[in-house]
Amino acid sequence: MRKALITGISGQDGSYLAELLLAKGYEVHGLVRRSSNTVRARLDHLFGDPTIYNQKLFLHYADIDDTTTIRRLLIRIQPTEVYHLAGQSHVGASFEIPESTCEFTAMGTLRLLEVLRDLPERPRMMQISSSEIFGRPSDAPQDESTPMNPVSPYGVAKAFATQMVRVYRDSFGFFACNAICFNHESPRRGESFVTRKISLAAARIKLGLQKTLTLGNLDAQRDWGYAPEYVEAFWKILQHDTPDDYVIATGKSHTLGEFLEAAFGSVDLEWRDHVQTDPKYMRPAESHRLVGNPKHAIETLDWQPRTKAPELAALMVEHDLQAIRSHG
Ligand code: G4F
Repeated sequence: MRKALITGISGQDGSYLAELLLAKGYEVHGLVRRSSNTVRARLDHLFGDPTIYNQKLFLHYADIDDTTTIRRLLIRIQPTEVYHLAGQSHVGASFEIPESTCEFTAMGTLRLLEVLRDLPERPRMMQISSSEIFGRPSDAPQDESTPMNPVSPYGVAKAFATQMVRVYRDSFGFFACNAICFNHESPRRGESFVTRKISLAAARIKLGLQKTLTLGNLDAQRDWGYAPEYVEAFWKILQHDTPDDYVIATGKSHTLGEFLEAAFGSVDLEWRDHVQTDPKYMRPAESHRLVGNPKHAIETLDWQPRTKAPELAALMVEHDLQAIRSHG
């Protein structure tokens, strides 16, 4: 029986990955924070299925800095694969809470690697890294060899974690990999990230529940992909013969204006009539343009990003429209 442990199972990626692994016949274990109140939202359909919850899917309470509990769980569960997705993932927030961001994202990864180091049967391990490690990159598109140059506390924490995974792979023979993910979105995206903020606003404005949307830096350009496709890459990374790092991206960058155009346009709205800016949403430093080169993942893992950003924007708005119509 293949067993997976997912840290951060209650997040967007964790919930999609749990579904994927269950469909592949895995026994899935997830770590959740005791204070997490989003646990049920994204996993509700799995909780509600008596053939899945506590049969094939198990949740365990453990904060990512609780090394003793994590060690105990790893010894008991003996997973064959560990997907490390947990951490403070909001770049803007990392300027307000840099210490805890580094504690969870940087040190949390190191602590997990240290626990894995002592296990008699070491599982394969994947860490979700981020395009934020490139910060203001010297070249475009960015690939696995692009130098790290982070400009946010979050980016610095991810750079530490990414390099530490490489050190443990090279020095201790770990099967440990980084999925260097560019932005990936879905209807399960947290509401404070810009794409979901936009899709919710477009839906509410369409239904007459809201008039304006206030954003920060409209000049930003991001490589936005569809999260369920990115978790397919996570799985493929750990099935490959050798451990390595992979950029997971679509290879196409869009301005925030283009995303707004696609989202508002999908419900026949003109975004310029509704969007305003406020410096409070600007960051002290910003990656202005990020675009990934997923060639290594495409060629080595036979992985393909399929959903383009305009299509993604429209599907997120459609989901929010339906959800508001059904639940208010
Ligand atoms: O949606 P965002 O907050 O995503 P960001 O900062 O690119 O980071 C996300 O993607 C990374 C790469 O995969 C992850 F590592 C990270 O964990 C996270 O998932 O912001 C996107 C862009 C930024 O340039 C931001 O300044 O949108 C700009 N923006 C403009 N107005 C805004 C807003 N971002 C947010 N969150 N809220 C705004 O009102």
